[in-house]
Amino acid sequence: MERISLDSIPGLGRARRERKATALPLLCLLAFAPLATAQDTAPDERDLDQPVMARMLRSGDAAKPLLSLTPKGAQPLDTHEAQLDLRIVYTRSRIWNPESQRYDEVNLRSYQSPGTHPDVPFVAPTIVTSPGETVRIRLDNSLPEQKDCAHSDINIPHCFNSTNLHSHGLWVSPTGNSDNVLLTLRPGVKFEYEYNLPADHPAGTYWYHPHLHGSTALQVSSGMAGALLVRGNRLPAPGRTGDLDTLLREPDGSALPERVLLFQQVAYACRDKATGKIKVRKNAAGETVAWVCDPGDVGEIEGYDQFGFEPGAKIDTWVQSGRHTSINGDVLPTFTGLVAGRIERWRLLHAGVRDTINLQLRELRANPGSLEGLSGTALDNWVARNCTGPVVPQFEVAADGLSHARAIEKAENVLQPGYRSDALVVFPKAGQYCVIDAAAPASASILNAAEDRQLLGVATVAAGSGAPIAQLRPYVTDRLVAAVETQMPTDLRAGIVAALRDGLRLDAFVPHPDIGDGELTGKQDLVFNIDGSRIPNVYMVDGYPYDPSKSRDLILGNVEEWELRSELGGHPFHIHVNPFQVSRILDPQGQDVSVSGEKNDPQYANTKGTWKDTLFVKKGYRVFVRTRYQRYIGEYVLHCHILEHEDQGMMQNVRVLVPDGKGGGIDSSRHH
Ligand SMILES: [Cu+2]
Repeated sequence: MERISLDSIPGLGRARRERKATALPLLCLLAFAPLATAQDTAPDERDLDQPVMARMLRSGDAAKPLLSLTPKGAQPLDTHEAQLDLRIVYTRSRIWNPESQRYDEVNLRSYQSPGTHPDVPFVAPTIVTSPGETVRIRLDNSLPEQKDCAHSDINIPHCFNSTNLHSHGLWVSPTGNSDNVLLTLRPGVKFEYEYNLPADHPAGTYWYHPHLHGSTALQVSSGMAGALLVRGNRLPAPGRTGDLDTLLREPDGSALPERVLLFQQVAYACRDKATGKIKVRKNAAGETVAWVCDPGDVGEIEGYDQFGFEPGAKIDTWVQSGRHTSINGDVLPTFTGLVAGRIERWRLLHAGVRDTINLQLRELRANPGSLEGLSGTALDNWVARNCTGPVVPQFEVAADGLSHARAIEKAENVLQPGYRSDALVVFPKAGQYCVIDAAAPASASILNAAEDRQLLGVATVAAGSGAPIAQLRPYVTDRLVAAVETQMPTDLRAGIVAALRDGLRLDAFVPHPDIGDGELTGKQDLVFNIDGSRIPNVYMVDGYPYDPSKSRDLILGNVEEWELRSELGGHPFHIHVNPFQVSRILDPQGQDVSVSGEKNDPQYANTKGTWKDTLFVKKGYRVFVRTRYQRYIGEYVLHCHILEHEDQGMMQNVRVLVPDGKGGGIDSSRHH
């Protein structure tokens, strides 16, 4: 097996800078406003930093990076192990609140690990592993005991201090102490998860988060989520595709600079001590326009009234709250270290709970005026007035960790909860750019209501060595080709270059073979629905709320087409273990929108043929995906990735059974 060496990745694992109270805040950089002096109102420097790298113990030597331990020419079955300690505790810290122009004190459940930055505790460390490695995570649930937290209805959120762990997207066993989300780890319990990544595991962008039915949304929304990167160095070979990591290089052989962008929606609230109600500010019409925390208050996430809809409200609590989607634990960060003309690989990861993010990069107008004190509609207007320059396209090379057969150029990158997108980003010239969550039409978003745009951050791009780039697509193509011509073995070059020149085809790097009609052995149907006539609402898959005693039985080795539908609202469908390939997506008129997308909604454009593990299902659409039940048996889950829907019943158990040799499966739980 031929391998090329992996160098250390620039831009990853950089130590967090000291956050100095004297540093120029973002607002001042933009507006040259005088420095605020009051400690609690002066924003610290909020440069976008990478989440800390997980300090993993490997082969008895934590100091050496993983890949230096891999001997040249090693076979994929060499034993490698990496171990990480992850402790769950309440953590007191603070979060910048653009709405009040203050830091809010918060006390939230969080993952603590060696190296966790005390100022940014609500984002978990980035785990880096490789195919063939065993990842051990020693999870220590140190949350306080909760007495009598069980609920007679398992679809009423409960027991917020119990937990477990999910390795989202990993192609590993769902049982035992592997990716088993049916375990309950009560307070005080330690448990060692063990993910044995097979040697043929695709390299890509995955993530991890808690997944216990009843507390998932509450814990993930507290910031308990981290990136999990699988790095590969396998070159394409006859009969086998290669890792995208071997392609995404500079002509000198170094990997493209990378950025993990982990988006989170930390829905903390401060409550009135007498009534227990969330403190809010209302407008003249009596509608909630923001959640407020008064000086001395401590924001918390302790109830499911912090998710979804207030009874009778038209917009959801996240939008009402005025909270901002954070990136790597920072609200409204400044992206630094960018250089015009330098291609970066952005690993985008939607680790939020429910709101769609339409990521867009646009040049910021000159002299934009101060952002200071702006929030809500005023901030929206600032964005509308100033984030008006040309859009910088994103070239998506993989979704949900799985490489595309062709890079997809996106002016807007629609990320639903659970989605990952690996995108090549290059800024054409020096200047400042807006990183925005663009407005979305009603049908495209989870809220099923038109969403406002939101500023997520500002990117400062330094001048590069070359002239401004007029056309980014040929530029990206030429750079990738140049790297192939200097770095790829000679016998591979011509084929890969020809593919890149043919509309950025990447087919030598797609991990799973296409599923053609002839391979299909059967069909599955799935329907999401919400019964809003009952209080509380009932969240269902196939007509019933989550019932752990029921399961959808599948047979190992079968290859099936699933038809996914939603009768109310849009829901991101996620299934564990085996990913699926998008076959076609029919709109309510029966038109396949998986190639050219739809007017006003780009999210389904070019999804045909792509591999994913999470896919948005719009109401009234028929979404067809194909999947193989391969290698792994056992019971696991599928669910909606709006996590409070999952906690309230929009989940179903799946069992992959060993075939009985007669066309059925052996139900081992009922055989003796
Ligand atoms: Cu849902």
